[in-house]
Amino acid sequence: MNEKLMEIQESALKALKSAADLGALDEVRVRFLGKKGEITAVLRTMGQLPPEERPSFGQAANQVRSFIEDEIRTASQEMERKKMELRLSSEAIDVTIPGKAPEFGHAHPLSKVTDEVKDIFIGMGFTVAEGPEVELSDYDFTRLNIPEGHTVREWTDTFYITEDERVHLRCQTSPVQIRVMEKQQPPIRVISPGRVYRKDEVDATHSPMFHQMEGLVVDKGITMGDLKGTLNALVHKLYGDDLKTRFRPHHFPFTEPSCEMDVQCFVCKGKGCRVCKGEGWVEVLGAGMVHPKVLEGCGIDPREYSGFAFGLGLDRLTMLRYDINDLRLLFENDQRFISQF
Ligand code: 2NM
Repeated sequence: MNEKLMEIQESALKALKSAADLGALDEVRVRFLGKKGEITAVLRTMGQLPPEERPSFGQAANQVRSFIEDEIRTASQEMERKKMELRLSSEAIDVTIPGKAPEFGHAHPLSKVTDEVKDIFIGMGFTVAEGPEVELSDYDFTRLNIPEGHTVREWTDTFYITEDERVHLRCQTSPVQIRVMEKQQPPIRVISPGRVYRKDEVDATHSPMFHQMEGLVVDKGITMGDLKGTLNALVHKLYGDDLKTRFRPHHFPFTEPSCEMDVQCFVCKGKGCRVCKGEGWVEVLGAGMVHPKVLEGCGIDPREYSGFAFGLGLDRLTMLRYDINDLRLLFENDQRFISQF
């Protein structure tokens, strides 16, 4: 073979050996096989050869060209393979590693108790009514027969929204019952669970926001017997059939007569313990026969209809149920507490 061609082949092999990446390989290709490359240059000198040597020289030059082409291709394939190998090993996913178990949440204890009480009443034919938390004082006070000057109307007790005392954060969910009676003639059987607001200092048993559920039944011939039967049914479903209840006289402006209901302590069954503070009884709710003035104010004729109503504190009920001694725990949403229920 022509000496010059041998030289080109050897220096091409050398250049290939030291080419570190695909870019360097391309430089080798341009240098030896390109339009201004060494092979082209050597072919241009062919005219200087005697005509009989030209075909064999041409053939030899083409052999060197395709040899270099093959070497470049082989080197480039090898580089691609190594690159892929590296990528495969660095991006490898071990599908046998155990996964991270998702953490499941659950209902807040207050929601659980609320749902339980709701279900009991729904089972007795009640429907659930809701209303605004920013309420007209007319609905929350006046139409509930709460007179002007009553302590609950004072600025130290109630979160007023307007200076003229016409709008405030509701102190109870009774205005929801007023709204129901206003719209609907008896028979009425509703409960109204929800948030209520009173200006209380925060401590283990007080919060300026708490949760209440009130209930209302209005129909022909409703008596105190219906009140006792319904509320006894609630207690027996919540705490068990064996617990006794007692009704003590009380006063509310919106009911007459009014009472409070106690349940025999479900922990000690009346003997006296920490939960009932030695009393043997736990106070659970207030109730009474809806005042005739309240019925009348809502367009229900008290000579034709009568009704009973009650209100219970859902937070207190939750604390009793789960033996929680601090109300604040229910509202702080600390996972270390919440996750225990
Ligand atoms: C209570 C106690 C007694 C009550 C009365 C009414 C209404 F709107 F019908 F007059 N709703 N809720 C009521 C009665 C609430 O909470 C301790």
